[in-house]
Amino acid sequence: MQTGSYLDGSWYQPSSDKTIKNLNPADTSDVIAEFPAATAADVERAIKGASEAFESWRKVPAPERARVFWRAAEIARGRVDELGEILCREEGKVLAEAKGEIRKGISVLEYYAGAGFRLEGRTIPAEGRNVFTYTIKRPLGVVGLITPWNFPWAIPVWKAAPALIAGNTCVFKPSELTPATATAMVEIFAEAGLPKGCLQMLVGYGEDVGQAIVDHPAVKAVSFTGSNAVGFHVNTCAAKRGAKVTCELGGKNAIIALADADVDAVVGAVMNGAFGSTGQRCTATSRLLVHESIAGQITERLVEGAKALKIGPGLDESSEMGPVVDGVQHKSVLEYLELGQSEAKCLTGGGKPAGLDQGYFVQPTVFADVSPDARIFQEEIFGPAISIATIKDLDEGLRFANSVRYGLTSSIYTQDVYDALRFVEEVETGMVHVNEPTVGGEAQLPFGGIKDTGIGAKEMSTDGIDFFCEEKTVFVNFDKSTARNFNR
Ligand code: TXE
Repeated sequence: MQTGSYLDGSWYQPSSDKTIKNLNPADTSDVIAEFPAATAADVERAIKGASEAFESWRKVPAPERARVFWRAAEIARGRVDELGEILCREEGKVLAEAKGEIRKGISVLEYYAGAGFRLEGRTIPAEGRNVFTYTIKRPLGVVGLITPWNFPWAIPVWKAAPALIAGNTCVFKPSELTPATATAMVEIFAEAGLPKGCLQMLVGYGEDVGQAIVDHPAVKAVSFTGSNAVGFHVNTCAAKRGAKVTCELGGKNAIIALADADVDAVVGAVMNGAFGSTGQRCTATSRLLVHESIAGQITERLVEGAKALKIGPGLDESSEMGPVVDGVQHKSVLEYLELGQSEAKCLTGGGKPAGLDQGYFVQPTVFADVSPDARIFQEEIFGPAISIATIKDLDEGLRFANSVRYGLTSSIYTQDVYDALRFVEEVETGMVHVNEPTVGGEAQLPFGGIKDTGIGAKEMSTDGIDFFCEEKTVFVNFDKSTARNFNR
């Protein structure tokens, strides 16, 4: 299939001595594509095309721009199965999850199509008489989108859609590990009628293409999702030259289960949150803080559940958990699983499953008696592992939950409205759930974290659009007979 860079309305072959080899993580002998990596020099060309496209795209009425997104949503809806397979083959998550991600991205397209009809400013009363004061939103210009591999469709869609609907043009660098899904997105936008140059895609390495986007003076804003190390660096580089930045980074999300929690619901939420997408969601549940009175039964059921999970290639519909994305993640997750065995009690898992050496598989792993000081309690593993600690009460649960550097999402399971609302108030995360899993986001709801997880604006919802706009405050005097009072 066609993968690689896309500039000014056509597929583009960079001249580069570096190549990108797109592999199936469930079977590394399956080479999906191999093509030359884009370079920093290509960024210059991409930005030039995007700057030219901006001059006409920004003038297209927003409701007209919206129709591109409707068409894109329709095209994607007709290709859910195929897109799910592409995603599954290069990223590894199981087919049902991959198709779920495609559908989520379609909802995002629908939401931003609607938003094109509502790019509202604000009307605010002036202090002076006969002065009409209001605000309008205007696009920034060329913006940079840098995305990871774990949601190779949803994250690019939720960055590109608000940027484009607001009238910006984009230079987009997907993860080098998942270029095929990114290619499909660009193809769909082109088929939906997005003019050439509005969405320039360069598939290259972060230190070359990503860095050049972040440093380029013509790039007015950078929207990044990825690791903390790179995100903090991106923020520093972009902020130094005055560009807007939003970064969505790591997570170490906790569920607190109090003594009155619905045990079945907790088990279901942890199974889904910890092992779904092989633990590679930023919203994954990686810590369970469970009241000592129910810890035994919940732990036992999680161990049974983890042991029963069918691990295998995502394309095999009977598989319940696929591989991690590549050799680097595989090594890193396995190292954490080994570390966990010295820091806590490993009740199941802890290494590679037998008989699956053709891909980057790991076992779903349950660690119990985890101390809040342990590295497996504090650091993002980004693999299928749950660290369980027991708590005496909500105060202790909150103390443990808030002890980490991250603050993306969290959840509490309880029947007690007082405890639930105190948790909502005191937990240090950007998203909070009550009696629901930690995972998930919806197009119309702000998505993002606090503490070291989030830098800058939240994504999706109207916040997603506001990030890609500047707001002008307008003062119009409509009284011909009076001189304007400038001393207001
Ligand atoms: O991320 P990177 P990686 C976390 C998770 C994971 C770890 C490493 O813990 O184990 O990060 O993942 C581009 N300038 N998350 O190595 O390196 C890079 O090419 C500009 C959590 O994949 O941060 C890719 O497109 N860009 C997270 C993107 O940054 C640069 C999702 C992310 O890559 C760059 C992913 C540079 N100097 C990882 N260097 C989540 N919260 O969901 C790299 N890139």
